[in-house]
Amino acid sequence: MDVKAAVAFEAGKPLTIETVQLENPQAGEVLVEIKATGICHTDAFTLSGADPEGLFPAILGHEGAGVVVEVGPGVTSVKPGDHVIPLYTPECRNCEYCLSFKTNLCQAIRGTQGRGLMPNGTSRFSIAGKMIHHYMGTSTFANYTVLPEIAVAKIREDAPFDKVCYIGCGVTTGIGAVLYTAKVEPGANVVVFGLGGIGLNVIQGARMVGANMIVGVDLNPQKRVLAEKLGMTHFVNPKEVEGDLVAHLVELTKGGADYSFECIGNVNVMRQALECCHKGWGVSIIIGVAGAGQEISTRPFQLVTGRVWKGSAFGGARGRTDVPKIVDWYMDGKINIDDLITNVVPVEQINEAFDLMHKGEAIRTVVTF
Ligand code: NAD
Ligand code: AHE
Ligand code: ZN
Repeated sequence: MDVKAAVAFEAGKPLTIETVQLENPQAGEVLVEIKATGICHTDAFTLSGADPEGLFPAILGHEGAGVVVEVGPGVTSVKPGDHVIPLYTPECRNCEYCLSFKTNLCQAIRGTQGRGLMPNGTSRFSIAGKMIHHYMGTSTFANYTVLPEIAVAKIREDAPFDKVCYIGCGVTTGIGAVLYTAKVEPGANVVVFGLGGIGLNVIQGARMVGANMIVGVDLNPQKRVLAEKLGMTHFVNPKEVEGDLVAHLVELTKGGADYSFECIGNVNVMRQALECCHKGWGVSIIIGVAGAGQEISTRPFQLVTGRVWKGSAFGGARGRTDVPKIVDWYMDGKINIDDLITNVVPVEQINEAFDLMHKGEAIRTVVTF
């Protein structure tokens, strides 16, 4: 079938709206009509050329919601008409990783996913016979996409697509990092670096679990109002701190953060996030994605003296199990998504949506088809 997609032909170039040919779903795959998709900083990261796994041409996008239109042979867990959220972290419930219950990083299809292909090693997308890569196994910047069955979470039908698409990455990543990765306890002091689409969800996760101090750190003072609405108790702008930022944060939290979260992708900030943690027990969670070739460093003494460095992908959430619950939290008014979706644009304006992100003028822009 012909579908409408925003195609990334080359790193660093704007996306172009194209008519793309999409093949039928094969065994174990489903065809989904994407109704809405958010734009995450990771899409911009890959488009910039900084992603070691970035492939071109590709259809980017990994924060979508839509409806199953057709299923391939052997698909049993969803049927046409089901509402779903695509999962860039699938949940096969059968691989060593899923069965370990120690991680959400299902590896059943990770190899082909990283090569921009469906699990059988081919792409369903092409233009005039030339192959177009899938991206993160999801490719939600298209009005129809094909996904492996294990990479869709079935959700309730009354949930609005243009809001719950954000649960496909940002909401789950931020709230999940607090609940599932860090397991922040009531009364903890939390420091969040970067108050964008991810960091604001870390803040609302910290508020949900009853954290004590929730300190937000961002260079952009315009992020303050929304962060406070979501639960931030203290705002720190590094540009306004006299002297060392880490020392300032340790003093503010009376000894250091019990938990810190890096939600930017800046390796220097990752070090600050670790080092502002409390001696003896502070845990720092890296969420931000850093570019090819970048590395983190600290004095090993920081770890010897009890600080812990961890990372979190998709908030540690098991997609098919946890995403429908997070949709319920939104529908029950337990989490705020509406205020974080600052812009909604038709797919024809998708490049303007990337510009808004780069200028720091949007938290999340949702693209509709
Ligand atoms: P965003 O652009 O919406 O937010 C980034 C925020 O960081 C902005 O508010 C910006 O002002 C602030 N910032 C930038 N440099 C700063 C600095 N030096 N000090 C303090 N604040 C600074 O991005 P986002 O969509 O929230 O994504 C954040 C990061 O998380 C990206 O690296 C993205 O790729 C990554 N990410 C990771 C996962 C995961 O599963 N690990 C999932 C989604 C996104
Ligand atoms: N491809 C990059 C890494 C990108 C990355 O870390 N992706 C996160 C999700 S970001 C969503 O916005 C993730 O889930 N990582 C786990 C995984 O298996 O990809 C690189 O550096 O090669
Ligand atoms: Zn994302």
